[in-house]
Amino acid sequence: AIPSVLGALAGALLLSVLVSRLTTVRRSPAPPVSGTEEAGDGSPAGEGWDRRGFVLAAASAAAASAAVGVAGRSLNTSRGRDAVASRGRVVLPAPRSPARPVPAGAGPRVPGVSPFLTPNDDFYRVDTALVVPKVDATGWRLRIHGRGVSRPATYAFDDLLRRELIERDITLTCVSNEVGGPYVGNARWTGVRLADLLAECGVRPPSRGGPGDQLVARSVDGMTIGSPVEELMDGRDAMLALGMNGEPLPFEHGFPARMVVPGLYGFVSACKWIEDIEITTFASYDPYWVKRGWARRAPIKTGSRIDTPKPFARPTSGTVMIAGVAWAQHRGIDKVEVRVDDGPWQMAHLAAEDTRDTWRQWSMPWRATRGGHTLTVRATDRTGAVQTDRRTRTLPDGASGRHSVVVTVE
Ligand SMILES: Nc1nc2c(c(=O)[nH]1)N[C@H]1C(S)=C(S)[C@@H](COP(=O)(O)O)O[C@H]1N2
Ligand SMILES: [Mo]
Repeated sequence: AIPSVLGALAGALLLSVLVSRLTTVRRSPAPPVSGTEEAGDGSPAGEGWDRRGFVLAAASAAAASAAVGVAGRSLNTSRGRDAVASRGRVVLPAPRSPARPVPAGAGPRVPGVSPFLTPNDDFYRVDTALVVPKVDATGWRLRIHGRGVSRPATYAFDDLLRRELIERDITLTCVSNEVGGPYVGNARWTGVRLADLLAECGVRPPSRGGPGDQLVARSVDGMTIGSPVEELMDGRDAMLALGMNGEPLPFEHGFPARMVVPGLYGFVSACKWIEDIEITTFASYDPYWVKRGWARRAPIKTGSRIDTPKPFARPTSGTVMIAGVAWAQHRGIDKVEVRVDDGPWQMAHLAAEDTRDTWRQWSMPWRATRGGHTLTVRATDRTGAVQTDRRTRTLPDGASGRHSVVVTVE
């Protein structure tokens, strides 16, 4: 908001200065018949609105603001130049532990359904950054310290690149995603297993006597994100990611490094532009979003979305493919069902599972009959829990409820 507010204030100030030049002339109640421009009620010539003066003032204001804009932009570019160069030099080594190939049947090839792997440019972005941080990897360091960290350490980017890397497909979800919303994406991440880094620094999870139960990650832009140490070290593929879909992290997604944790919403796990990891406790520190009323702990809720048909679509009667995605990271999706209007729940075809940390695509052919219809989806995760139809808001720990789409078949 700050740039917009400053801009609006500057604009208002300029406008009032310019307008004050206009209003010092008092016009006569009736238009003059003599046709002279200077006609007024007797104000001395040269005072008030002099058209040339006004145009000059306005034009120089426009020129000045354009110059400031150009200067600001070039300042911004030069600030990021070293960072861009450092990203350009990164060569991601082959991971020691590659992701298994995406199963052939993971994509149902239904037009309109989200692709199994979300391209970086289409990947949703949620953060508080007014300006995307452009970090120069050369000078970047990650520090690990805090309670129970018997061997605090600082890592440079190259230290991390030289370690054993893992590569995993993990679906990320934002707690602020409404039912049916767009803030979910699946990428192939490359990085360092976080549990290894933590163990190297002497960190033990609470279940093995560690004194800290919360890991607080800090980013270069001051964001703080708290994750449960227990889950980070319970064997899941929690990682410090350096690569996304085969390239260094895009700046928007956290270059040079970010956290990615299967099964936890981004605001309690996925710190971008990370530079500091502190082991502390949930009792002693509330990170950024928790201070604002969001939950301390937030596992991702089982969810599903209809990607096609789109809301208010007008398909023609006959066979219409209903398709979308369903996710229950780190539990896995076992079943997706679709209901037309108030009919019975019908089993959708589930595309092959990549891992339980990724979403699954699903589809169901529907013999569509003329008229308005409501399509509803629900997923069942591997714990057997059926996605609830109880609607909740996103605050404090994620929306629940089932996604419905209304269509008119013609
Ligand atoms: N530094 C920083 N990291 C952050 C955030 C942020 O605002 N600042 N937002 C978090 C939230 S709420 C989510 S959902 C994920 C989104 O990651 P993405 O933008 O790469 O999709 O980043 C997380 N990491
Ligand atoms: Mo989020």
